[in-house]
Amino acid sequence: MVQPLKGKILAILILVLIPLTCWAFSPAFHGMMGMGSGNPELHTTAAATTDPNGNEVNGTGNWTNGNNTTVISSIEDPYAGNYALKAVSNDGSYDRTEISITVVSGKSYRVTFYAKRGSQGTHQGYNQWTGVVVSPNNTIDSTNYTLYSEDVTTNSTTLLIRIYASVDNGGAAGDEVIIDNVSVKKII
Ligand SMILES: [Ca+2]
Ligand SMILES: [Ca+2]
Repeated sequence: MVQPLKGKILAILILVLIPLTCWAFSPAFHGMMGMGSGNPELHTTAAATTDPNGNEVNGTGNWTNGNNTTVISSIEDPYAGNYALKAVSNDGSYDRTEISITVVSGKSYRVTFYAKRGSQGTHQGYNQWTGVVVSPNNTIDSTNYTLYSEDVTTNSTTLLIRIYASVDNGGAAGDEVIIDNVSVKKII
């Protein structure tokens, strides 16, 4: 026979544990933890810039060239997988690679990527993103891969991410920026 006090404790434990267990299997919990469909990866382009799902191919995917920049998939020094994306400046002035990501306006997103300078240049960086309330503005100033993480609030359904081999007009033809392991996720 269960003692009255032990019975009460047992009843309380059951009352607490059942809802907790249900919640742990719920979409809300999975979304909060970044699991499952609650918080999908939005950089889903099959490209050299592999996303955390490992969706890597030897190609540039939806990454385009801005200002006649040469954008290629490179095997030289990937951060993740076998390829990285390399943008090479044609005239040292505002040359970049960019990608449009479909988002929900008025929400917050976290953009992360690894980037580094290539074999030439001192003017790599990123800014002039559109579809956001305030664009990030940063330099890429190392020849070693560095993790960049930017939280942005959208004001459009299209987030345009720009990463520059020549972030201003002070670069030179042949300047390089290399990026890999790009991720775009809603902050929830
Ligand atoms: Ca890669
Ligand atoms: Ca240019």
